Amino acid sequence: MHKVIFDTDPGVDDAMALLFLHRHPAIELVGITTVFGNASIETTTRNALFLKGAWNIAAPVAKGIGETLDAGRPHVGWPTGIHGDDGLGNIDVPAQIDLPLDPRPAHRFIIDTVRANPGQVTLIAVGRMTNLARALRDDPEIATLVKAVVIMGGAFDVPGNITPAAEANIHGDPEAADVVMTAPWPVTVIGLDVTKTVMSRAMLSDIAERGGAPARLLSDISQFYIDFYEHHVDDGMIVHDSCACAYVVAPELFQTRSGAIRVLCGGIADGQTIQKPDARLFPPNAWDGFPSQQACIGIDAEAVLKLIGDTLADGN
Ligand SMILES: [Ca+2]
Repeated sequence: MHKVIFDTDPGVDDAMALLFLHRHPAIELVGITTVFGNASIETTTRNALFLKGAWNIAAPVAKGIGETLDAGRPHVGWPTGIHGDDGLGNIDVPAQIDLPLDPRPAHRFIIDTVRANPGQVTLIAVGRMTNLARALRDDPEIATLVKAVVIMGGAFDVPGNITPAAEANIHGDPEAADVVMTAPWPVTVIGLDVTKTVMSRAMLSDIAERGGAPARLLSDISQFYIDFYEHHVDDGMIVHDSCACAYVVAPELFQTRSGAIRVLCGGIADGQTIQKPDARLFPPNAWDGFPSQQACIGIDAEAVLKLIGDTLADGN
């Protein structure tokens, strides 16, 4: 079993990833921590509570702090054209959800949970890296106590999606991402190189038919996002965040490259992720002395989609 804290900014593809984690038999979801990105921290936290209630998820929800690690960074608007005004595809999520939040801020929840389960917790982070960086800043020793960190974010050998250089999760808090990538914990980065994986409309409607009410809600949430992607992919939705979750249970479906990873902070390539592959020799540089992390550069997309689809449809 993998004990997982899911750090998320729901978010349509976040919702799919959450249902995947909830339904996969090898995952024990021990916490949901919220971060801003697809919407404000108030909205993503409300959405996490909404999904917890709708899907009867036992794990507590802890709310993150709604500002970047460097509080001086200018705010960039929310991507309402992709995720809707409510962050969940404009399905009319109730304004208030009558469920309690964990009393701790997200980064403190992460520290406490990792310390209570040394060597056992996998952090899956599919929003900005803000909470993970704050947890490291408050308690650097947790880097040695976490089992693994799996991130959806970045773009190595392909262009970004928010600028030609940067992927949105990293671009949203580059200083935090650089802290996370350079810490002495094992990070695997599932970025745009592999998350171009597309679930067709037909596959999603098959999941909705087989997976009961929870899967039907997921399908309803996803329609707005699918309409947005109409001009970017042939048919269906890109399943960014679920790919990171699939990696945790089926790493053999991905190819990785080892090497230190840095994040550019500032300039026209703000938020760009650059890896120095271990196999390449360079004169002394800013990657030296940092741990080798894994960048995903290949995926068996068909097998990953089947894993995601079967997991979402099961367990009702
Ligand atoms: Ca996300």
